[in-house]
Amino acid sequence: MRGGCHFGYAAPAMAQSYRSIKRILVANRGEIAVRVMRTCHERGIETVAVYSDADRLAPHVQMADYAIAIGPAPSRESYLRIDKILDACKTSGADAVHPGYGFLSENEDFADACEAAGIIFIGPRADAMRKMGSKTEARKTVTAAGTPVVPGDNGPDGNGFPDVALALASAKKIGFPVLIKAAAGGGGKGMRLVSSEAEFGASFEGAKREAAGAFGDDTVYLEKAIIRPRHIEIQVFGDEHGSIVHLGERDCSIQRRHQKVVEEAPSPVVSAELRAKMGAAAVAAARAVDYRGAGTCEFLLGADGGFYFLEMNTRLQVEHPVTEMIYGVDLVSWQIDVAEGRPLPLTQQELDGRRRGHAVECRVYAEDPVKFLPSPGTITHMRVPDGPWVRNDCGCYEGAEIPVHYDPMISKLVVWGEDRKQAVARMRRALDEYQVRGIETNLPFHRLCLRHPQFVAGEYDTGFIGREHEALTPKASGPDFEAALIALALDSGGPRPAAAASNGANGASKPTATPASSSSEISGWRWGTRGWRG
Ligand code: MV4
Repeated sequence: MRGGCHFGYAAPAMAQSYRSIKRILVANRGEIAVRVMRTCHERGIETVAVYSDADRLAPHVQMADYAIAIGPAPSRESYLRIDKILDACKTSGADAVHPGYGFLSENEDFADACEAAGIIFIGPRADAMRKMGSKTEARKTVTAAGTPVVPGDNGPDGNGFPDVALALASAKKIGFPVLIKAAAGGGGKGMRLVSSEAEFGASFEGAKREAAGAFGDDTVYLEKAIIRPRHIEIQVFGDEHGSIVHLGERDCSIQRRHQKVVEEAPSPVVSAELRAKMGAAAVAAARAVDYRGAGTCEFLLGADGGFYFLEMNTRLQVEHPVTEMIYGVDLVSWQIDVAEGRPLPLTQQELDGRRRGHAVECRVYAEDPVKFLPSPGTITHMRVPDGPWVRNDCGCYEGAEIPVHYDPMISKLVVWGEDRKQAVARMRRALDEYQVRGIETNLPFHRLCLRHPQFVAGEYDTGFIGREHEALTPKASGPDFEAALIALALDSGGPRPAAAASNGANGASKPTATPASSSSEISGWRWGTRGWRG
């Protein structure tokens, strides 16, 4: 299948010119490295893992055909070292690199270095990454392509505001509230909401200082603040034959401190008509930079139905599986197709005709569900959900240690249903099956979120977690709750009382929901443990 004429693809005359990829080095770790390798193996492509000292026993290392150590645990000394990754490519004979997300995935110097070394970078070309990397540059570029951006001002020369006086004059013209944003920004760093003229000066200086510290670039610009927006992003894909398509939206409004927690596709508030409009706007933005491979255009959707381009992410995103689920496609396989020079496997019309059902993703983090602080440590017990239309993209296992050095995400739990109601019910079921002990997780948070009336109704925006913090915080935790659980476990003959006693089960439900039955031993009948699992 590799290299030759590929039955099912168009333009067999071009078959000779496709770049056949035989061995891919995955420059990442955790669930995304595993995810990428799965597709490689399905396609008969060999895989090379790279790993830090903390990841010697990690799943991505065990799954790969070859594995190469690249240094100490801190990512600066391993996963972010371009020289070490390129050396590993040469040593292993890899002909392509998949960067995953994070780490070097949006580093244009890495893309350039790969090309210079004759290694295929599975991602967009460096110049597209560069143009989209600067927010002011991206606003200019997509505006020229007809994509709506938030009303604002990039500054007198289009490259930010040099002084506060000009910025304030512009803010007054835009009208308060305004946001001061960093051109090099993203993720909310260097961003300041200003509600009145009086606060403007201090916020301007504060934003500049924060931007300089975080990005080594203090360029800031202004946008009108959209109140209670939804975060809607459009998945796009381009090939080198001039085709660019979109694969609809994901609603990523359930966030906490710019960290996504729950995502779904389609958005409960996006109509077919709005999807077509936002899809066309995203494709136009991608076309403006001659985009190739997988990309995502982020938009804010206002309460009035207006939508505005925010930025483009030039990588495969964490939440790509919800799109895969409703289109029945493998986006990593598409990335490899494009990297080999093949045309996109499906046209826009074919994609539109394939959409089916609804998908939800919960990011399961090793963190305290009350304080949201990371909870690294060893997973002493883990039972993952399974069954019809449940997918758990996981980078760890029972007995594994969650290192302090990296993102604390344990897995992405993804479900599909015929409609939103079924998908949400299925996710509740899957979350109730999920057990993790030894570390704290945000599973109790997810169980509450998927039962929250506003979430169930699809009525939420980017402020949802902040406003509903109380309703989303598991109350039944701490020493009293754990003592009650232990008492219950001992009394009802429930499984693993010793594990519950030593580690504490961090279930969401009230312990009194499971009646203790002292007669269970006699009759052979007993209550299950559903409803108070960790
Ligand atoms: C905004 C906004 C309202 N109006 N821009 C936050 C991170 C950065 N990527 C963009 N962000 C925002 N930009 C305008 N003109 C509100 C946010 C925002 C937000 C956006 C998406 C998801 C969650 C968010 C949480 C707070 C603020």
